Amino acid sequence: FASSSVDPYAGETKEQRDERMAWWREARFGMFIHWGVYAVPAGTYNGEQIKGIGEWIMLRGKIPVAEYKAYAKEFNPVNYDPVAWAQLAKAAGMRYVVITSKHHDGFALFPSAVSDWDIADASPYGKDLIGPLADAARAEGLKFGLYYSQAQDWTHPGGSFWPNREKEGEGHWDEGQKGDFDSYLDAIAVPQVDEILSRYQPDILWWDTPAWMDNTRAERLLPLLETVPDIIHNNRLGGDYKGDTETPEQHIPATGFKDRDWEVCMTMNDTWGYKSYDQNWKSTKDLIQKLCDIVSKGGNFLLNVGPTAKGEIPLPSIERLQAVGRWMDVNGESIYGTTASPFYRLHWGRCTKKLHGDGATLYLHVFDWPEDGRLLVPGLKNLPVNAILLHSGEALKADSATDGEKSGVVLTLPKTAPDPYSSVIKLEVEGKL
Ligand code: JFZ
Repeated sequence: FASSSVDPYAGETKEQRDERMAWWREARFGMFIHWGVYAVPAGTYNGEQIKGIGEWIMLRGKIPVAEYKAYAKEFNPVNYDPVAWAQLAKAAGMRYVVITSKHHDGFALFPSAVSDWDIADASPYGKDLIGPLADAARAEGLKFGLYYSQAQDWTHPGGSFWPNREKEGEGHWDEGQKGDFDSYLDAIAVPQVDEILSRYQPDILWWDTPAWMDNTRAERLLPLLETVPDIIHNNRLGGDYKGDTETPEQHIPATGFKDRDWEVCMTMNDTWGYKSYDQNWKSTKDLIQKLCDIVSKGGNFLLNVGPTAKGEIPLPSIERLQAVGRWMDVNGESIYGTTASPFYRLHWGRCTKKLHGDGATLYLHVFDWPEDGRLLVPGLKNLPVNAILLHSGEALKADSATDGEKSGVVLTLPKTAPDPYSSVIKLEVEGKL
């Protein structure tokens, strides 16, 4: 764990942390954006489709540094429209955006004074990509975060990489990659983290490093966070560094994390960075049910888009985000500011809750609508004082009942589910759950 002398939040009280995390816990849903030079090869190198996630093509395809850098000349996002991106995130019901400012290939999407491997010097586009999105997101009332790959940097001597490759004899394509890590931190990571914090004042800093690394010199990087009071940052500084949030990736934990904030980051297909082929798109139904599942366990959902080298978000991503947004327009109150379900397991769906003074509001997300029109909420002791279909306000009959050995409340529902993905029932219950 980073020593408290460097962790700006080491002495934070629970109340202070609750206040700092409040907007994030309310938000529940954000847009992740993986964008960079890797969108140019888009999964194909020398005519060969390179397996795996698109933003790793340089390592997986063992592309020599000079050859990879040449792609930047084709990274010219003339169709980039940050306002449209921010509006798409908002329309989807997302409350924050996190974009890669620098991924493992070391390419900075912002003009950097310490590197010419950046949008200003290496790409014909030549202008900052990060600032306009920060402004557009904030203009839409969204919070803005930056992902920064502080340890892996595959084009800089000393920038770390996945060492297993070296052990497996796959080694590095460029002998220069054996410089010392601290020289890389001095030259690139420390000054660039300072640049992005000072210039963009992000609400989130999304560190990224492989789990195997020690805490990637937390003492060098953490003090920089003082530049942005109340910034939220994750647990990916390496080693056992905790940060503010756990970051389960591409999977939903069976249960939430006790006394920790956590966020599932996930792709809509099988790659973070854009690839031009075989995307295995998840369905809208799957994405909405994943959102309900994650939030019912007390977590946030950071859902990724991978824009093209021209600056376009792929149409399948747009279609899914617009469909999720239509669902959120009707059912968002069952997601925003809710906390984990009080029930152990519901075989027909999920539940989120909002506690208040003398009771709670429960939101039932029904994935499998009962054919017989009877829905048992096992373990709910008190009859709800109010039960409605959220989308229409239609009142529902509630009775105490036992169903086999399970006791609880049975709701009488209309024959057809109001929503094909997840139909929401709102219950007002009094007393302790
Ligand atoms: C990392 C990146 O390598 C990847 O490209 C993407 O940006 C993702 C969101 O984050 O992926 C990881 C990072 C850490 C682990 C696994 C994948 N880990 O610690 O097991």
